[in-house]
Amino acid sequence: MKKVYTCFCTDVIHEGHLNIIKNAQQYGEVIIGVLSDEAMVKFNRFPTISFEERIQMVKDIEGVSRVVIQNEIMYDAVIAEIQPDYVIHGDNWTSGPMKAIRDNVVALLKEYGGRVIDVPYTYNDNVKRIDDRLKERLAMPELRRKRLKQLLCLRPIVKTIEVHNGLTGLIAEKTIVEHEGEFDQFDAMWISSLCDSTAKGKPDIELVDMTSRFRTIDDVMEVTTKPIIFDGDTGGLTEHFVYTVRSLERMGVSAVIIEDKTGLKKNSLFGTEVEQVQDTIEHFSEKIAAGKKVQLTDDFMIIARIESLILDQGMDDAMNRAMSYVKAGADGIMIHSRKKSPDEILEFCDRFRLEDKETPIVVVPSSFNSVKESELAEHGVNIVIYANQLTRSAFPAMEQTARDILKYHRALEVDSRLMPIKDIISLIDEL
Ligand code: SPV
Ligand code: MG
Repeated sequence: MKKVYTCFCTDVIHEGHLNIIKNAQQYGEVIIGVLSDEAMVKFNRFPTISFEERIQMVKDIEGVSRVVIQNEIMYDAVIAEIQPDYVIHGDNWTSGPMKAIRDNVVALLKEYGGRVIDVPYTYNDNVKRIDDRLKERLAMPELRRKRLKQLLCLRPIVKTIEVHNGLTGLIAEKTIVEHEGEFDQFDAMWISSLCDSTAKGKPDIELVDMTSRFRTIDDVMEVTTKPIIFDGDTGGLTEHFVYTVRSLERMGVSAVIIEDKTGLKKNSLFGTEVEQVQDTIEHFSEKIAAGKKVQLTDDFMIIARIESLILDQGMDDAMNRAMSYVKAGADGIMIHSRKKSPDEILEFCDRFRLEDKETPIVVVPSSFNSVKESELAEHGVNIVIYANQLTRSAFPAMEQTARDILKYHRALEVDSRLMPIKDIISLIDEL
């Protein structure tokens, strides 16, 4: 009997999947692959049920003869193992980023005379409803909040991008890129104090109040499902910070990062050009401990950000603080630098990892931007935050457009640089 293979990357079996199986049965024995969690979060969205449950769900489908695990998005290993005569898939993979997967399968099958079967993709109101409900589930606070901790176990490095409104949230949510056979997307979102303030035309000095910052979180949450890391600045007074922790946790935010500065906070990238005061280890440790004490779930993380390198206090001071903050209960350490070279960051990570193998390390490579994610991961970094690049790319583009409209007294000259109206409309989901 001929072998027909298909891979499922879903939490729910709907009529579209059953249609694929029905078609597959006409060609031979049906073998289904279930995509691993690691591959699924890289390529698709986060699963809402466990890997074991997904396997069972597929085993329960009538007409399936065998279920195998597919560990990679590309089919090389699974095709080598099964040697199917046919690979069957919905025809939604004939264009867009998924076309690279189809090309990969076509090339692999060609080596021994196998064939790809594309069946018309089922997309109707019922399938859309199921899809929308899955997305809604992922956005629920209980599920979203714990996802950062889950991603820390699944990803070699959690890639995080700055967002400051619904639209930038959608970019973080939906941008997926295929490059040289590898898929990638952002795992998490950073609500930056710098960009949240800048979007409101205000300086980054804890001037935008918490109510307004929470409003930004809400705007982002309404249209996304990915986990959120909140830039909590200094955390403010300890007596206030505990309320912030409660609110963020209730909203479904996954982590807050607070920095060990006190008094009027200025942006770290000013370094020692402006007056900035580092908090004492004792006082900042008390703030961390107070935040941990009021937390209601194990999902939420309080990450301590060390400003010693920013303020030229040296590596020993940074290390000493890191160990103290972990002892006070910090769930992660963010180490910051404004040097062009990543050397001092990598040195800190190496030294910290000699002492502590577990506590996640977070870095923000705005200045030391030549370093690649893989190198950071090799030095024990767990979360990388691209903290301001969306804002910095949007501003010059918008300013140039404003200038050119003034210059030409019409908008024709700028039009070729603009996103087509059709694209911007389709970016936004309608219920
Ligand atoms: C932010 O994005 O607001 C940060 C990171 O705190 S940095 O601007 O690099 O200090
Ligand atoms: Mg900030």
